[in-house]
Amino acid sequence: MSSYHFPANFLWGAATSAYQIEGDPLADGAGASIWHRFAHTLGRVANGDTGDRACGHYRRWAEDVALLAELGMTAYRFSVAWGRVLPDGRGAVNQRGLDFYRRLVDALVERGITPMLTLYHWDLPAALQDRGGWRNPDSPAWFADYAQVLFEALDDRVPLWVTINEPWVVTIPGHVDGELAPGLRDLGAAPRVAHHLLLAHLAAVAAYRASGRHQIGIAVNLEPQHPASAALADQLAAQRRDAFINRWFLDPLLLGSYPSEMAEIFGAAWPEEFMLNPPNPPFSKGGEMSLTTDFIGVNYYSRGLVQAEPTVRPLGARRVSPAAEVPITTMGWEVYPAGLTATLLWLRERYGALPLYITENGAAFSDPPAAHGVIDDAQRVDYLHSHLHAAALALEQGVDLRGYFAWSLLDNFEWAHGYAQRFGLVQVDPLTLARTPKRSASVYRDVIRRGWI
Ligand code: IFM
Repeated sequence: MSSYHFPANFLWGAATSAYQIEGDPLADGAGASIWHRFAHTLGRVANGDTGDRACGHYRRWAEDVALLAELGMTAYRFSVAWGRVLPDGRGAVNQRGLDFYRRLVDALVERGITPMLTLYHWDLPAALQDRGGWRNPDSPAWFADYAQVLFEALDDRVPLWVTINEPWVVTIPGHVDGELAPGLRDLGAAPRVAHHLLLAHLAAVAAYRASGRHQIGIAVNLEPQHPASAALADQLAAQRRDAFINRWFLDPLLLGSYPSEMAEIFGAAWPEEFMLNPPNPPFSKGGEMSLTTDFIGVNYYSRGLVQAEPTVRPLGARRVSPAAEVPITTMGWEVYPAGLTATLLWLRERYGALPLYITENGAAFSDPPAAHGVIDDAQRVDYLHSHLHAAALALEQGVDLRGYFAWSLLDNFEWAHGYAQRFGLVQVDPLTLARTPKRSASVYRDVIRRGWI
């Protein structure tokens, strides 16, 4: 591909989430989240790490906004900690918590940086978990009420809203594998947790339609699923995993029903009423997608190489490592930029020409120490370049892609991996919390400045 010029209004940003960067999770009257609890439970997070300190963004937010501006970013995706705003998850608003986000948004807008606000990036108030969390049929209403507080406070300055980040991750690693908060192993709960997350998205969108003036969408983790071998069992496994990860949430939102494979995957645990078409309550039917979402946020990291494995519940399949010579990140994820182009084209092909944002894309590597003041994270530079090219290829083919958010602005708390996995364009010193942009940050700034790749 020769050079590609991105559209003039293309948004260039970086993404973060509250628990991963803020620190001080209980400050100023905030209520504890399920992540606070989980991280403080022995053995749940590598090295006993917690988000108590994280990147100290709760105190250093102004410095971080200045950093975004220095790096030339035109947009910033962050999340709100529900429990800072509503310490019990419902009821009384904690003004000091809300004010933190007001100040952040004001500072972004002042610098000409477009805020994209995620309402839920995994940190459910612990008080709501005590009521069953996402298993409770009231959870969509809790979420919509919380969302309404934010809409009223910030919609005049926030033009892009994301309801839920990666509902699949909330459902499976959170409620089935027990790897992420709330750390449950309850296979039978998963279909309803997922359903409630979808209803929560819809309830927030409905509230937004009544009062909001901008755009609201959802961010999903997507990855092409390829069979690990030519064996029929692996091919079928890849198809199941495609339904499980890529279509479980998008099909009901944009096509009106769950993928047919879901009943096969969950067997008796799949509720009978979900097999109705449309399920109850109704999702969109073709052509009405604008009712259910204004855009899709794509979180893309890698592809899945899938092998049939009957003992793995519920899928009967697992993801396997690529061949030894293939580049991988320290998360063990294959570097596979072609999958980003394929994902963007697939979205248009399956769901129609709706606006898309790459809401997350990035890689963890073990960066070399600074030499002559420069952290030369060459692998991340390559990853960034190749994925921006991949995005450009989709744009060239007419995909309505409106922005790119690198994951992540800062090295941060990578959930159950603690601080061991580093995704940042900017290094954060674990002792002093000093920020040092890596070479990838300056390469990104150069791309933003010239507008082509
Ligand atoms: O750090 C996470 C983020 O919170 C959600 N998407 C994937 C990232 C990397 O694992």
